[in-house]
Amino acid sequence: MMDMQAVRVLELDTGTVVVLGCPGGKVRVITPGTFRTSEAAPHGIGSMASLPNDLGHGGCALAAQVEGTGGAQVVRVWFGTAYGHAPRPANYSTGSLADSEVMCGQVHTCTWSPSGGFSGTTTVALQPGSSFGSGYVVTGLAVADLLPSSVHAGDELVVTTLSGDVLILDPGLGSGSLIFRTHVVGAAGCYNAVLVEDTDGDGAKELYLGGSRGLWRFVTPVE
Ligand SMILES: [Ca+2]
Repeated sequence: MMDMQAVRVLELDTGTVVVLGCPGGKVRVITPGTFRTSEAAPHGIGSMASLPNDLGHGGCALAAQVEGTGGAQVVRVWFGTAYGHAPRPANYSTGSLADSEVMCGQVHTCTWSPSGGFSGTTTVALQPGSSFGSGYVVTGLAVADLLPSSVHAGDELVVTTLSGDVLILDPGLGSGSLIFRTHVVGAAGCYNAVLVEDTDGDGAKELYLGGSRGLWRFVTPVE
């Protein structure tokens, strides 16, 4: 059973929000309305906000978490696409493609808050020649504190691709955010089949990926 649903439900102090990663390249946040509780009171209609910019094509990977406290709470969203908006290759009919002209998977991050809406977008392109290495079709994302603090402090972002790439990134997606990179046979993490959990209870989390060739289990250096 596979589909391309990218849905996350988060609880803020102000109520529940639903984050959607849409295949067409949009990130949307739905604030549900109220349920009907009596004959006299109709259902409340919720609202939906859309990220103004279109982030590419084939979006199917999504992670989200609540950051901050009280009135400063924001939802941070990570969204993965099959490929982004690439320019028409300059020498399409006669020459080879430049690295920047190769269609590649992309990972994006932005924030949303009840009072401020969407804000900022940072994009990482898995292009040939980049520090991230190449990757096509981002299939899965998860944010969690996977690695021990001696390797990387705070949370990490797990990124998987249709071509079997497995990347561990700093969630800020700045330059040099690649922490670890490996490759598995077949597709990895479709679609959001990524779990970070301490299933054996030894205090160290493992990384599990659903793949087209089976289930992959990675352990951290402290296990
Ligand atoms: Ca463990």
